[in-house]
Amino acid sequence: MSGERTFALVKPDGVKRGLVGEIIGRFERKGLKIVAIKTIRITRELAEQYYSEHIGKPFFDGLMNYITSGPSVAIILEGKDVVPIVRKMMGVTNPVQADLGTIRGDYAVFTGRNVIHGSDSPVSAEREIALFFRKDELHDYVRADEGLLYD
Ligand code: DAT
Ligand code: MG
Repeated sequence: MSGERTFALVKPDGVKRGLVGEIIGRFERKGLKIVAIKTIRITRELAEQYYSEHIGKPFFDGLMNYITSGPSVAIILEGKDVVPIVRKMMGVTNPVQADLGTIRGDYAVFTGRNVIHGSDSPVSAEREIALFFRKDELHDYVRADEGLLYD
């Protein structure tokens, strides 16, 4: 099985709205492996590193306030092609355009409160995983259904 990994984050609105179980359940049922998971209150300093690509954009201050406004749930998922799979399961950034059946399409109505983050490339995934997790927080194990998920 491929060891490709991605980083996902249930944002503070998702946590406060009680959507953590729903979202994790979708990933589990899809066949993705949870290799790390924790609740974290993102500091302003971490938020600026995490979203450094958006520094200077008009929505940046609002994004900082939103992402630091309460606890988030940070997750590392593993599986073949996990980066594009999680992006597809999230739906596009603006929930108005996100397809029904995606997380944003089903549970959000506004870009500034779009419930979930997922890495947009393997390079971003590696950077984001290193920002949020120590190596000893990742766990290696075999899913009971792994032989059915892959040939
Ligand atoms: P994504 O989260 O789909 O990767 P992104 O990286 O372009 O999207 O933006 C990061 C987050 O910033 C996004 O989830 C919500 C917020 N954001 C992006 N564009 C925005 C906008 N035009 N107005 C308000 N918030 C925005
Ligand atoms: Mg992004």
